[in-house]
Amino acid sequence: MAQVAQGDPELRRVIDEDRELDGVGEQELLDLYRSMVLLRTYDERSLVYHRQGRIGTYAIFWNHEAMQAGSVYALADEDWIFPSYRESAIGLLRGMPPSTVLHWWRGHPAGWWSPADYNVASICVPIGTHVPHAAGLAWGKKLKGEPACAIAYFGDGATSEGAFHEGANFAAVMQAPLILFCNNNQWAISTPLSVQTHAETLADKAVGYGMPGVRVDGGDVLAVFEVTREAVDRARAGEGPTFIESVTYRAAPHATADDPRAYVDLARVEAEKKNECLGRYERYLRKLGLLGDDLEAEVKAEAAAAMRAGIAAVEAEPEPDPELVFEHAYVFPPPNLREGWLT
Ligand SMILES: Cc1ncc(C[n+]2csc(CCOP(=O)(O)OP(=O)(O)O)c2C)c(N)n1
Ligand SMILES: [Mg+2]
Repeated sequence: MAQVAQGDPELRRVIDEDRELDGVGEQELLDLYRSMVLLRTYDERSLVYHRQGRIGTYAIFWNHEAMQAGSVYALADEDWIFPSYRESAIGLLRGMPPSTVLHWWRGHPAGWWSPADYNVASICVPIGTHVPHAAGLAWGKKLKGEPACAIAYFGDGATSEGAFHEGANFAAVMQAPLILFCNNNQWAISTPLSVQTHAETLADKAVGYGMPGVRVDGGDVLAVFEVTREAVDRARAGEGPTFIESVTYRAAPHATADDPRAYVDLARVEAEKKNECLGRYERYLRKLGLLGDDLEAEVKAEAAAAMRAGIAAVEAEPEPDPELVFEHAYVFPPPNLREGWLT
């Protein structure tokens, strides 16, 4: 019988427990803060940019920043990130310019990057299909004897997909160095968690694959960092994959095309907003005496300037040639395309 670590039934927490983490001093705490502010700024500016009609549908990740910043901070640069649309801007944490991600949301070819430049795979829109890709890459690293691992981000809804099962099972059987990072925001568009699964927790699913499953407070950036660091250590030690269920609550619409007032509990959303992850971390840093008004203003101004530069770069980019859509699709374009579209 497979030996599996007991899943944590309770959520792992650090901020509310006032615990200190090994190796996390003032510098690290403020690095995490800068990352969260950068992501928050990207997200809020993108929403405005969308409202101005300058990008198409946008998947908001407001209140998911702690999960993204905390987990990436536990990785080394050689580790690979497989984002879903909810983590579209996670490349910023690896030095990707905001303009690249903005281009992606505009459907502009300048929004494509070479994954090997940042060790960040392309943003996955089909639910869960990147989980087997991440498992394969992680297994490849193991076969080559390289120390790198991979992390795949996906939502609660993705755990009902076949691709999730295939990737998780494969990674466990091959003992691939993979972190399965599930952002459980309790909604898959309008489908609530209660009808997504009959399992008591999503982390329970890990037992069936023979891998450890942990639950963490997804609004606590330090707790997310801690559980991801443990999973990375296990992966590097040859102990295979870990499933992380990071529990939060979606405090924004699914995407700009969604109106959640039709199905969501608005009082719950308001309560979640009061305890959103960035404000919570700011209060913690202030209590430690590490954050004051000046530093907060400086960090936010830096992030705003990065976004302004990104938007200016995007606006300066020439429109792409529409024929690019067909360039790699046909050797011999059909006659209607030749007549109507292509010159
Ligand atoms: C294979 C596939 N089926 C359906 C969809 C349509 N779809 C887009 S988002 C979404 C909900 C996903 O929910 P979840 O996995 O919880 O992720 P979240 O959006 O909450 O981050 C669905 C069903 C899709 N993109 N891909
Ligand atoms: Mg979800």
